[in-house]
Amino acid sequence: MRPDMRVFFALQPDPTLRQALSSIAQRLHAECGGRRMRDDSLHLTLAFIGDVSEAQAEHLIALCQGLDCPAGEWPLDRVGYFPRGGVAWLGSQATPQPLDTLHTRLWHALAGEGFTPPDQPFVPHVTLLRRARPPHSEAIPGPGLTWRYNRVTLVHSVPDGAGRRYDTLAHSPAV
Ligand code: 3AM
Repeated sequence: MRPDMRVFFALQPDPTLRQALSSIAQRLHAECGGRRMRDDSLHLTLAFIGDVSEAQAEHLIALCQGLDCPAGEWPLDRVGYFPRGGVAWLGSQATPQPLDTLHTRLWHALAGEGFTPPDQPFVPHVTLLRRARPPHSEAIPGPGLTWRYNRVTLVHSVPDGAGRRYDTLAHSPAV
């Protein structure tokens, strides 16, 4: 039997945004140290699922392929910090309602498949550094960005050397 697969739902940046996120990560790293995320791993987690069987993964692929993800915009206008894990991240002053709604609707669909939504409130963020020192301020080291999205991705988190790499399992239909 194959081992369980660790999966999560995410938004993934297009190549231009990925490059811009990488530049900000580089500048933030100069200030805060820690370990940078691989550029090809930068993402916004919408729903962390954890380990699932291959059969459950097949259900989640079908769920993802049936998801309705209206196109939206997420302004990235602040740096934040989670002391646990020393996570320095990029996010927004205020979560746009459509992004919040996308998160709520995704978890509603997942609850229908027996998955339990998290207790904590949704704080959308892009992890840039782990085990980093706290940033000096919420100001972004560089120009602010806007993330334009139009689909959700189901991601397989695969052990890869000392870290993990993120393989795509499915996308919602692009709008
Ligand atoms: O989106 P970020 O980088 O905050 O830390 C992991 C990453 O978060 C988190 O899920 C995202 C994709 O891997 N993660 C890993 N294990 C987790 C767990 N057991 C977890 N989130 C909640 N519970």
